[in-house]
Amino acid sequence: MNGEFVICHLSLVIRHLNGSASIDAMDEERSLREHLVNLLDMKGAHVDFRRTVSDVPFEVQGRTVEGVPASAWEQLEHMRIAQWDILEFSRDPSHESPKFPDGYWPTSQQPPTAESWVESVRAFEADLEEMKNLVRDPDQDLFKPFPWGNGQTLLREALLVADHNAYHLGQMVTLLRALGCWG
Ligand code: NI
Repeated sequence: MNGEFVICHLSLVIRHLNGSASIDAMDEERSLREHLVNLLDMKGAHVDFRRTVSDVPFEVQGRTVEGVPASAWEQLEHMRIAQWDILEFSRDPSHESPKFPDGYWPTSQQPPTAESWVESVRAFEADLEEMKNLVRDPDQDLFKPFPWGNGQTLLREALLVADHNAYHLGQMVTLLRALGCWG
């Protein structure tokens, strides 16, 4: 028998006996959770959320330009509502989602008051923290389908939030640039 094979195989057996194979799996899972939290943070490859939504003047929040279908206020509220819905769906079996699609958008292109923007940003950030906490929690299974819904997992929902937020944040940046409010 090939000597190298014996040594290699032996080391595998020893690893298995030590239980280090399962420790590796735990490390991998921890690493995946960290990657997801970073992705949800919207840092790295893209501009971050905080920078984009800071200092958008009230008179700009409700404006739009040709080619961008929604105002910054509509984008922000849509991101907040969708994220809130996905968060609650991920942790509450009795959660009822808004009516699609209208329930996922604000009723007006303009924010109702001068405080609306900051309130929406605050609620968005609080929900995002909750989503990150769910993903970080080792007691929350990333891969097992929820007992409710139709096969969704926490991993899928976390990716969905990150993807949806990145898409609309990109739209908001394009819009703010076109409105001369970026830079
Ligand atoms: Ni959307």
